[in-house]
Amino acid sequence: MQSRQNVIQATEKQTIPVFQPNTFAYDVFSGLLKHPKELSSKYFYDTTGSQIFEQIMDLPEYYPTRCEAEIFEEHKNTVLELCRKDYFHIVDLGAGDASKTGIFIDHFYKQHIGFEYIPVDISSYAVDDLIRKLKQKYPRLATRSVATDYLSALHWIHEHVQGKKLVLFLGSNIGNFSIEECRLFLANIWQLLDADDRLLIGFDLRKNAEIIRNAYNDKSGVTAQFNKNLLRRINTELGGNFNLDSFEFYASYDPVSGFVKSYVISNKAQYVYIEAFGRGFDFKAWETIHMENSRKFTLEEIEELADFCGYEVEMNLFDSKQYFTDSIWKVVGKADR
Ligand code: AVJ
Repeated sequence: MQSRQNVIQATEKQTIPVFQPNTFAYDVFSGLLKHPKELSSKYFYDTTGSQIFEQIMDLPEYYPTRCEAEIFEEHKNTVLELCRKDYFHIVDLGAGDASKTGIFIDHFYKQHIGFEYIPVDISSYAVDDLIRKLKQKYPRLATRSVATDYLSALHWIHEHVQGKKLVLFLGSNIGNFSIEECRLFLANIWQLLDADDRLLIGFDLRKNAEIIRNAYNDKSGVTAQFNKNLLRRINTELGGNFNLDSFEFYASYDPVSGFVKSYVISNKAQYVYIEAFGRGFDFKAWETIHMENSRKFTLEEIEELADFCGYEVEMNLFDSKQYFTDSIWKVVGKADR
């Protein structure tokens, strides 16, 4: 458990803990002070959370993973043709277990294409494990790993990776960002790309609203567990006393904005104490905590986003149902090297 390093004695009765910004403790504290309360889905992926996410990817309702794998299988030669002229570096942002990127790696490797694979993941355990497994299967494979958050990783790549890059941001992870975060992130990537590089982004598309809703309201309750795991994480890492049974999971889909929003909702009035903060938080009956956005895009929105952030959509690759697209972007406004 994290200790209470720094505490400001605000009044006799109340203390304000001081934590470094952008840490788990800081973000949990400030999120629970907000009205309405919120927590960030970027903290879903501790060891247990990552395991639950693997279960989600196997759910019959959760179509995105299967769609994207179909796209990779179907279009691996198209992607290869875009890259193969020079030795190139595949930068995989949020690589996880590389189940989809593995389709490219396997194909390129067997064709004796010259490339390096650079997985980026916040979990050093995940990247090390991934590299070890890849090296077993593909002994000649050139790899380097980067275990940090996306923005620090982008800086590292800027410093250390020279030559042609194919940057991957898969799985519609981009759907977790707010509109502003999305633009900032893509503009940051633009900074480190050269004229001939490519960005390949997975976007989950608008479709029948029922299909989308079901993907986040699975019958077996795995997605509910996935969200509540963050409350459990606060209990173990920050000394919280969330009772998981007194919170209910709820996910909505708004077909106008294209946003799936996930919540946990307090099913009674209660007080949750968090030791690391030296204080607790009141919940009214049916008060919500916003947990995650999973945005669904139109092709026009993708086009507009590319344009706004300094890119041009080179092509959109689709699965047979057109549920999902991997959009390949070129950098605009940089001279050829
Ligand atoms: C991994 C962020 C793309 O938002 O669809 C799955 C996470 N949340 N079920 C998504 C998730 C609930 C997933 N991403």
